[in-house]
Amino acid sequence: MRHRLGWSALLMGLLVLGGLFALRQFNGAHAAPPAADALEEAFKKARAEGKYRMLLHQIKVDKDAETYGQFKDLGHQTRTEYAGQKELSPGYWVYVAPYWYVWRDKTSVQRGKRAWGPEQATGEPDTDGAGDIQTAWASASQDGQKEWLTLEYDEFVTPTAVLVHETFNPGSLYRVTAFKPNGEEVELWSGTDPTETDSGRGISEVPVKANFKTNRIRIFLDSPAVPGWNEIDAVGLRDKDKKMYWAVAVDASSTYAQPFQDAPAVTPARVRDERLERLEQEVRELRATVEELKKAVKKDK
Ligand SMILES: [Ca+2]
Ligand SMILES: [Ca+2]
Repeated sequence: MRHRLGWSALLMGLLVLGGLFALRQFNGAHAAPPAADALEEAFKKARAEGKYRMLLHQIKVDKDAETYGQFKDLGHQTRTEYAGQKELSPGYWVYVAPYWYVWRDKTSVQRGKRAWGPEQATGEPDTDGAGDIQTAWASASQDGQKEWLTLEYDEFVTPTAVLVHETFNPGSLYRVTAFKPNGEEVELWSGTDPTETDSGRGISEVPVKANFKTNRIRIFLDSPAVPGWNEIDAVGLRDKDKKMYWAVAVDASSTYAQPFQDAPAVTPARVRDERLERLEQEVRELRATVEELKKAVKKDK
C-alpha cells in the first residue's frame, strides 16, 4: 500500500512537472514584445555602458529571464548554436530580457585600421580618387562570391537615403536592408546600382522609406557580376533633415585584410569555462523546477 502511494505520488509529480513546463513555454510564446523605444533603450543597455560594439546576433529567449534576470553580461562565448539559432559567430553575450545581444568587439581594445579591413568603411569618406586604395574595404576575393557589409551607427535614425561610396570597380550594389530594434531584418531597397560599372568611382544614393528607426543596415554586393575588387569607402545614412550619419563599426562577409592578432583565442581553458557555465545554468534551472514541483505538491496536499 505504501509502495503504491509512493509510485502514484511520483507519477503525479511528473505530471505536474510536465504541466509547469508546458505553462512556461506557453507564457514565453505569448509574452508581449517590448515597444520600439524600449528596445532602443535595451540596445544601449546591452552595450554594457559602452563596453561592447558591433552587434552580430540578436536572439529572443524569453525563458532565460528566469535564469539571468533582466540583465546579464555573460562574457565571451564560442558556442555556434543556441535556442534554435545556428551558425552563430563567437562574441560577447549580453542578456537584456527578452533578448541576447552578441557583440563582436570590446571597445577597450584599441586597434588600428587594417588596410582594406571592414573598419575602413567606418566614418566619413576618406579615399581620394578611384582605385585599389587601402582606406576602403575590399573583399577577400575579386569575384569569388556575393558579399555584404553590416554597418552599425551610434544613433537610431529613420533614414530617407543610403549613400554608398564606391571607390573601385563600382556598380555591384543590388540590395539594402535595415535591422529593426527587435533584430528583424527588413529590405529597404533592391535594384540596379545607380553608379555605372565603367565610371571608376561614384556615390550610389538609394532613396529608402522606413517606418522604423534603425542603427544597423546591411548592403549587398554582386561581386561576381562586376569584375575586380568592388571597394567601399564609406556608407552614410541621411535623414529627412538632410543630416548625415556615418558608421561606427562594420562587419563584412569577407575581407582582404589580415585577421587581428589580438582576436580572442579559443583555448581549452576557455572552452572548459563555458562548459562549466552551461552546467551551472542547467543546475540552476533544475533547482528552480524542483522548487516549483515542491510547491505544487504542497498545494495538492
Ligand atoms: Ca567583383
Ligand atoms: Ca574609408
